Amino acid sequence: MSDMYRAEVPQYGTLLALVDRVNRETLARDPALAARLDRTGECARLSDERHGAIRLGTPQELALIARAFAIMNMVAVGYYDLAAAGIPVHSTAFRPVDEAALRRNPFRVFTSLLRLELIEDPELRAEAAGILDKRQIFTDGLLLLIAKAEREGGLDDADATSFVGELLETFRWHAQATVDEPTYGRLLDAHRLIADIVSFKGPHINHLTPRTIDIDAVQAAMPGEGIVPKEVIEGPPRRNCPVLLRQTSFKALDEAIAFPTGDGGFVKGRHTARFGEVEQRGVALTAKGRALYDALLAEQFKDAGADAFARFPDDWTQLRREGLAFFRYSVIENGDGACNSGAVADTLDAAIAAGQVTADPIIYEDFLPVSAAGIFRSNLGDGAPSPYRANADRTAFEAALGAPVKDEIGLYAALEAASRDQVCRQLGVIA
Ligand code: OOG
Ligand code: NI
Repeated sequence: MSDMYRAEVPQYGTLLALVDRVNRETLARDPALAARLDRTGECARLSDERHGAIRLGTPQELALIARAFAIMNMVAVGYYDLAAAGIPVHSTAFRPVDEAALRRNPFRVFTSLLRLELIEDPELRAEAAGILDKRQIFTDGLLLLIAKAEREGGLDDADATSFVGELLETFRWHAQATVDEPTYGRLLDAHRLIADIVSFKGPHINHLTPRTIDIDAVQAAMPGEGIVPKEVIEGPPRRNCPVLLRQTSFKALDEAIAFPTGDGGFVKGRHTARFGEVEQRGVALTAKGRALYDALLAEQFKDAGADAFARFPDDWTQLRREGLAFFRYSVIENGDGACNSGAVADTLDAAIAAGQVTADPIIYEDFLPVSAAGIFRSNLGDGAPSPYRANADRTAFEAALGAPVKDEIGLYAALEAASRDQVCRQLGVIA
């Protein structure tokens, strides 16, 4: 998918090269960080893509894509209501959830579903529904392979390779719209995003996002590479102890497309939808930490000049002691590689203080609705849209999905608890 997207959107290749350069320069400046990433095996895949995004048109498409992702052990985590920010979709992220899979490849797909019921004009709503009902976003080959994987509990190597090739087709860009120019115009007038979702053959990947270890440097260097970044980095400000997720993107490109004229011919048009993004992740926050983050974000929003986030503790020990963030506990190995056993202390805290146990931040693997709305907005090229007068509809989303989305905070809490229990058993201390 990375190769395909680079070929489709050359500026994305420029962004990847920039991110790789910034990451290498950052590592050269910070040997301690380099050593840590080396230890955790992160260096090899440092600048690789960490997420991408697609936008689906119907509940049936969501159900189908969920089955395809399930074959790769990617499940829907989190529910994001974007209607509150004036964007007529709700979303989830398909991602691996177990530790080994995350360590190997934490790639996620931010997946949005159009909320047709938010199109005000009933005629246009019906027309859009009719167009979407007629399309099939999966190849026949993919449908067969999904059925086979479900029947047999997986795919052999050859089938797995075919599966990846067939699924890639779903994400490919089609410069030919499936609707005529007047229809596209009406959809565009309803919302730019609606035109992007309804007018094409399938849910083209609309961005990919490599990981950077210095997002401020990438943001600052974009213009020098001929890339126009969005105005601000989304998420928390730069800190000593990074929390959650910071992200920025380059503005969607103006691309040539063609509309069918109905008599076998085509007319030329333009469309903006596809862009590139970068992300930098920090520690996952507990419900308490997240509530504080959301409150400070709201405060910052009201008064852009304020430094609301200064009130969010920026010290690992404090974040842990105050129960604001999640940590993975482990017993520090002796110099000879053997694990310590037998406690020098009788509580976990004392064992940490004595240097027998480390508490490493658990990385946030999910997304932030306010940030996501900022990314959407900067790439839709219109002014601040007014919020839809509609509530989140998680029930409808989960009905389409065929299962509840997983609760991200619960996943982090379980990881932390498992590591804590393991350490306590190993050392015979109490938590
Ligand atoms: C998704 C925008 C949200 C993120 O990283 O928060 C997103 C889209 O534009 O389809 O990708
Ligand atoms: Ni994104």
